[in-house]
Amino acid sequence: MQNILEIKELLASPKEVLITTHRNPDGDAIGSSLGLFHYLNKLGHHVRIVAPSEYPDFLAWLPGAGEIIIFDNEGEDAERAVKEAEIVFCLDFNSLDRIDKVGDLIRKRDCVKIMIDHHLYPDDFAHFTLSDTSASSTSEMIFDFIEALDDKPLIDKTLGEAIFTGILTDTGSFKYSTSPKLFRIVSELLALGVDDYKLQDLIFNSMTEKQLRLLGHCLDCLLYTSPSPRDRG
Ligand SMILES: [Mn+2]
Repeated sequence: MQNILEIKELLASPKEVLITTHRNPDGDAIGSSLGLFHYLNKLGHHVRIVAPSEYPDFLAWLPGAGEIIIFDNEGEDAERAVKEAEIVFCLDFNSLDRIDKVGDLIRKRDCVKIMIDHHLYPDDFAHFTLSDTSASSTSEMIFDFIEALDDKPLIDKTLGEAIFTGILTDTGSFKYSTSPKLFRIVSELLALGVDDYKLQDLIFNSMTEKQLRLLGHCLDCLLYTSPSPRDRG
């Protein structure tokens, strides 16, 4: 992987690190951010995650999700995190324009910026641009990144669940962008104890539950507003 030795050198001593991802973060945005968060914490860095806007409820169970600073709700904390960062990781987006005001704040900073992303046409704003448009997800790239830094033994079940979540959602449950390498990674995650059935249930069935509640609410409204057969005469 390009520039990996320079990045390894940068990460060799504890740093103030900021991880950020795109607006309306999805499973891959949050999964890759939390995967990197757990990894960098293990290396002894002080890590904060800033997302421009809220993540969906079905990702709230992920360990560390509660620590994510949402710019829309906690602007001052987010601003402080950007100002104090020595290294900023930009995950799952290819241009600072995609993260609105957070992008403006980062653009002004002259700290080290590292982009890890799988979208086409990455902008040239970072010192290190790790772009792999053949990757299924940025989460898959986080696995590659940790492996390239010779730290694969640091990938545990918790970190693996974050990466698995991103892979699962960005591939639409392994329907798109799969490869032999992706399945090799997934098999390694399962060997660490990642429970694929449990995660599929947490991610997809909680969405269904929400939709069911909405449907129930709508049916309730219909029952109370439509005339009873007797009223119709
Ligand atoms: Mn993605």
